[in-house]
Amino acid sequence: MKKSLKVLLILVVLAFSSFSAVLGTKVLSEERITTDPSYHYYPAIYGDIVVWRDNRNVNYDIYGYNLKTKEERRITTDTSNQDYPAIYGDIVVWQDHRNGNWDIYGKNLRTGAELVICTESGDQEYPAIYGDIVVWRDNRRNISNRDIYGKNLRTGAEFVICTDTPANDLYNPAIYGDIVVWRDNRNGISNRDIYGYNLKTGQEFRITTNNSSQYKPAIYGDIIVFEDIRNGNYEIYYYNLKTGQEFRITTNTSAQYNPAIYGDIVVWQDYRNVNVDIYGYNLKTNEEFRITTDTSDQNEPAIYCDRVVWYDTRNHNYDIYIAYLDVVCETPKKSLPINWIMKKFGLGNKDKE
Ligand SMILES: [Ca+2]
Ligand SMILES: [Ca+2]
Ligand SMILES: [Ca+2]
Ligand SMILES: [Ca+2]
Repeated sequence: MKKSLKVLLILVVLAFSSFSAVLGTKVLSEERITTDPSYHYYPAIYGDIVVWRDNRNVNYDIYGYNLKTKEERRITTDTSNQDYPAIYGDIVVWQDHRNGNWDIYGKNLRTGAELVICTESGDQEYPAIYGDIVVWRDNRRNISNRDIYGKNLRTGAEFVICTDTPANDLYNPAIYGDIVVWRDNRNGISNRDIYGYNLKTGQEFRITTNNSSQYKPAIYGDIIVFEDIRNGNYEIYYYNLKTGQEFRITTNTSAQYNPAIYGDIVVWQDYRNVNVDIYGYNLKTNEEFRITTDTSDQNEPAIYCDRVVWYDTRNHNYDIYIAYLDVVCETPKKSLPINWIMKKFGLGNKDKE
């Protein structure tokens, strides 16, 4: 492409970007992913792959769907329960009951190889994954006192992230880069907090200090989002690790739960319309926007780039749906803006990310 044309395209894109910021973030389209009449829950997404927990075989299995090829795929076939999938790159992980208590297993979707990640005694639950690192909640030491453990899939080394005091019970681990976060009871069960751990430095740190309770952290880059009840109902707040500042996102007096984040976009499930909907907030433009309008319930969103997935009750079972937002997402791989411009204007190979 000629240099002058590139410059012109960049100018057009800059004009377009500021124009869409004025108009606000919106949903471009919504699609149904699962059509099977059984129940599909707890979706997770990375790139073109959506995974979820599925009960079509009576026991729970993990299934997946490729947004590009429109193909559905069964990921687990074991007759015990597999639940709470998480995905990063080609690796899907989940909690697995095949040994009579919960363990962590996974699968490499490219090679088809199954990964045995942790089969310790007691329950290993709620895995999260980023790069080679899988983290989970673990009660191997004490049945009523859960800790956070992790494993490096490349080296095979397992490690302790937090065991704290015997009375402390840890929940909802999430990971991005070197930072692991979780919900922590050490300051009392009416003052739960979010804590973090830096895998590189080995240092633990406290994230929330408000004396009401904070729950359900999610993390992307320097931003940690969580549920907060300081105003007497569940709200969504976030904390910026770089600046050390905390911000309130939602102000509606109904409940907001289950935040997820990717780039500048935070999404959650919201009760303001009596039925449950998914809402979003753009951290760059500081605007809130509605993602679902159907009068049934939309629950537990997950987000990757411009794609938001959730489980939906509109067909009288739970189905997985997806909405595409008109946001320009920051992809994990650094690429020149020209690639995005070419894609946006239909130039070059559309399939290349
Ligand atoms: Ca199964
Ligand atoms: Ca176990
Ligand atoms: Ca607190
Ligand atoms: Ca709804």
